[in-house]
Amino acid sequence: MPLAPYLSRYWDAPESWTLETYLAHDGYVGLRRALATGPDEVISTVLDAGLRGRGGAGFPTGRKWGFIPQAPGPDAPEDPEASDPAAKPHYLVVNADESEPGTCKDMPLMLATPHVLIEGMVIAAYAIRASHAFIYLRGEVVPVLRRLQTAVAEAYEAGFLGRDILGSGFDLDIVVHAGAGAYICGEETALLDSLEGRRGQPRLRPPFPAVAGLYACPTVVNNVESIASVPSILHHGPEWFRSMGSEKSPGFTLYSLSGHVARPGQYEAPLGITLRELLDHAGGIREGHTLKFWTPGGSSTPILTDAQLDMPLDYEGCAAEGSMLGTKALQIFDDTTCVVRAVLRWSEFYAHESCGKCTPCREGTFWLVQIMRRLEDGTATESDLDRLLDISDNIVGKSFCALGDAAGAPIMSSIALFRDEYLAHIPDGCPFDHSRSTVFAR
Ligand code: L3W
Ligand code: SF4
Repeated sequence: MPLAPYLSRYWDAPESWTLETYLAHDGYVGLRRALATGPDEVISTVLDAGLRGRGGAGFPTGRKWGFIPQAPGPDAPEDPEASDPAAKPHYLVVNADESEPGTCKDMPLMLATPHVLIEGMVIAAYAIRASHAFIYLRGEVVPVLRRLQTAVAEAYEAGFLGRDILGSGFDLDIVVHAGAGAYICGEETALLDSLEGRRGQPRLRPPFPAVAGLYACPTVVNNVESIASVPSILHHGPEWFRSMGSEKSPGFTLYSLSGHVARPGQYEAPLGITLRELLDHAGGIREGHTLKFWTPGGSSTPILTDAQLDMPLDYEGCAAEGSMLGTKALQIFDDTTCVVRAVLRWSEFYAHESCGKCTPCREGTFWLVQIMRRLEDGTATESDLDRLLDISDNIVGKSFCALGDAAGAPIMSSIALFRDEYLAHIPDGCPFDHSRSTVFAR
């Protein structure tokens, strides 16, 4: 299957991030179309295109927008204290807190073409009748923060933001908010708590943000890539978008290849492309080595092997193999990699990032790390493998949010696939020579 560069098609153009370059590449055409139709028609168009959320869960974007209670009328005053959700202000929040291990698509997108995100946000806010929108950005990435701030200022100056956008009567303000760098703030409700100025911890759902989100008002939270895909749908139409990908997972998307590949990077392709095809585009596994295991969507998704090289990389294809498409972060590990060491690194990450709100995750991730470390240093016993599985079983499906499930997924899937390699760590510790590994060399 050939690549389908759309979002990334002019990332290499000189000053791709400026409004001038964006306008030279059909910038803000989709917005003009949207404003000429109407909010409900915009939602139907996105629904017809079948766009699914690119942040990990694949929830239909148009359906999410459709959950926002309809306003009583364009001139009705917004009332944050109203008991009727329809009378409250609506908010759009873009989740730009990209931090899933291996996930690195939203940052390059915002660096290269921030205006496609801004245009998508104006369209989305118009559709859900929001007059305030926020970009919640991972705080450490200062160059992205500056680029977004500059692009937002350019958009105000040119009349794409602010009052009476393009003479339509529609108003929108965008705030770029830098988070403080916690993985859990990528969980949509923890993000909202953080945006409100509190410590970011997940909220109980329901109510979903669509009913009670930011400041308890109806809120749409969408991933950067989801919103950036919207202008092209308005510009070219839903049939064009559906002409790519599969029936239930239409369109194009960014796959991030990292690890032991000859040419790591972003590969934009129709959904449903396989890893074998993507590796052909990326020059294959690094010379002289073979594929050992990989993740389809970051470390939160169960790991796979070469048995899934021809699995369609869409939501249904991954689910059929017991994994998840997730964020499409394809981390590739070759035959030099110790699977126990890789899983230990991920376990340390989840234990560090656990927000501590619920016991299964807070305690369980701590114990997973202790046992994985015993395997590495040669003090584990065979019963520790059962203990790892037992603890994982007590975390997955029993934690308050998806972080707990994510912590258990790599442990359970790697023991199922590489039990012998785990056993080879008993009793003398890791048999691998890590000095040969580019992943773990210290
Ligand atoms: C209204 C209903 N809204 C669902 C909305 C919900 C949310 C969306 C999907 O996790 C996964 C996770 C990570 N009324 C609704 C409704 N919604 N039912 O739909 O919800 P959900 O709970 O299925 O998913 P989620 O909590 O958004 C996302 C996995 O992705 N992941 C990691 C992601 C990390 C990043 C990053 O670093 N950028 O995204 C990777 O695989 O583990 O399973 O909006 O409100 N009845
Ligand atoms: Fe916090 Fe982990 Fe519980 Fe999620 S699963 S609420 S991150 S302790």
